[in-house]
Amino acid sequence: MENIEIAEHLTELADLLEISGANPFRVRAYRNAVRTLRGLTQPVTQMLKEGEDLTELQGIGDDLSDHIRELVDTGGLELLEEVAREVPRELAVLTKLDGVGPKKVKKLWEELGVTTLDELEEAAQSGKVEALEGFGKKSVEKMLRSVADFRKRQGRFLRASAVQYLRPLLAHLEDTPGLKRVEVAGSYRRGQETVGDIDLLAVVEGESAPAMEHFTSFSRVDRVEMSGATRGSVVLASGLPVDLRIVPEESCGAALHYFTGSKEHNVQIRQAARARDLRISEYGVFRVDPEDEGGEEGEEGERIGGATETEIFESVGLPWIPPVLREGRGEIEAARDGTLPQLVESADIRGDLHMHSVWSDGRESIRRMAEACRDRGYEYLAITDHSQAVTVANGLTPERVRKQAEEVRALRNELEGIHLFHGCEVDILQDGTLDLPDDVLEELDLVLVAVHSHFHLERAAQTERVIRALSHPMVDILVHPTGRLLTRRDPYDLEVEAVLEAAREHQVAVELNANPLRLDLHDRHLFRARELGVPVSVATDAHRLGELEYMEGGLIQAGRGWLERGDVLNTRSLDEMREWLGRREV
Ligand code: DGT
Ligand code: CA
Ligand code: CA
Repeated sequence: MENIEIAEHLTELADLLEISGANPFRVRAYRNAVRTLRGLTQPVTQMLKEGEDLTELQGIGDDLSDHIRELVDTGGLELLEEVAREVPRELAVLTKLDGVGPKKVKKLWEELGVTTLDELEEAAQSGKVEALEGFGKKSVEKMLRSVADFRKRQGRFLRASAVQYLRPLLAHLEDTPGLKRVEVAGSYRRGQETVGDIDLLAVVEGESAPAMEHFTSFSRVDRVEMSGATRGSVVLASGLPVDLRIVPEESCGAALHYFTGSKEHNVQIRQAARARDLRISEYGVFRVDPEDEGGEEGEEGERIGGATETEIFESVGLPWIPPVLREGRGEIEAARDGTLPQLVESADIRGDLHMHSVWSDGRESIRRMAEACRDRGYEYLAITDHSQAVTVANGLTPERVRKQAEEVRALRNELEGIHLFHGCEVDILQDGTLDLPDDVLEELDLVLVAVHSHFHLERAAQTERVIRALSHPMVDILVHPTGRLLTRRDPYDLEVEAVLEAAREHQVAVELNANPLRLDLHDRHLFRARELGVPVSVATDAHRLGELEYMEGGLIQAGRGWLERGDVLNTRSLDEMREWLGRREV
């Protein structure tokens, strides 16, 4: 079982316990454990196998350690079953609605018997919810909108979609009266692949009211949730919520740091500050008198910084930490030790090893794709059309692969300034064998393998299937390894750790598919690939020219996985890439 699944079980347990009115300390203990689990880079399953003591982890005591062991051993949790006999499990889903916490869910369930989104909607429309104590008309309207929004976007927006909604808003904000500066913070700035909302900060000269009014009057605003002197919240027509905070210039760095998060990172920074008798808030860095235990809130000591983010980090003896690393996963220790990763930049990328042409489901000729890659400054590209089993994508039969090879050879001689590799995205069949015969694979420069069918095999079978494919001596890269489609399809049930270990054993690379809907592998697994020394190919899987630009988003995700240049396969020069492709020939 993956850490994230263990975390999900424990979150559900915490939600249900809270709804059932359990002791808040107990609920908080589960939530703390979840935070720890989400931050781990090593699979708990493996830690247990190696006999490690989980209670040495922060926030994990004997009880939680037992629960985790039970989840790993049995795939379930007796306690969760027990609680679920009292409290319907669907209620945990309702707590995810904006403005509806466990307390409200408890009331809705006890008083009205609501257990599902549909029932909640019905009860709200019939006026029953409004009649409940503590629920007023306003909160019911808000609830109904949250239900609609939740359905529309399942709670999250693709970062790439948010970029599109954000761009015109930022253009509009340029005309804000008195504007000195505007910054995007939150999960967006941290480069998270999906975002819950957009957090904006602005510094304005003079009064803030006209600036706030300018913000809420943006033409794409669907509704204004709140509009105060320094804080405004709107929801755009796309359903994307946007918050704006107007902050004083002297606090701008502190606010940017605070609202960039993540929460885990912020908590750790504040702890580091406390150890130095400092207090860091969204307003700045302040000296705390160590004698004056628990001084009044709002009563600040001497201010020693806050105008820039660097001042925040410097105050606790750290260099500035890039936002993509601020997830509370060891970046503070690494910054202290001087071992923060050197993030990969666009200029480091020498080629793109996954894309399609009109030979399968791409829109462009091989030549056009190659020229576009050359225009991006690459030294090489690989054309990797689908193989025959993927009939919906017009996959290549062995004969067509050979015909395509002729075209590639001819083009290679004509093209100047870029090298063209001939590859193929070969389908992994249900039993883990490959969709093209060995003699065809042998003629290719590059063999990608991928799962495109039978997504619902049971975990052991799916894992074995993929590992079998990786053990094939001609395979180079496992592409979009987990098959997830963000906000649409969950990853298939796969033991990624075992797959990564097999990749290491067989000298196969894994892909970070840069398509914004995939971003697969996911950051924690990239981190693990790096630890294991498995090279990562950051590739666009472009089906049209414009999609070659996905590389940028791929590099953001690579940063979130702490990848450095040496970890990324396609930072190699053409000669080095040739050498890698010949790695098994001695
Ligand atoms: P999202 O919007 O769900 O994609 O994720 P974020 O990280 O953008 O979260 P959001 O919008 O709720 O808050 C933005 C940042 O503000 C967050 O990353 C850290 C900071 N923040 C918000 N609430 C708290 C809090 O209760 N404690 C701490 N330490 N920081 C907070
Ligand atoms: Ca946010
Ligand atoms: Ca927010």
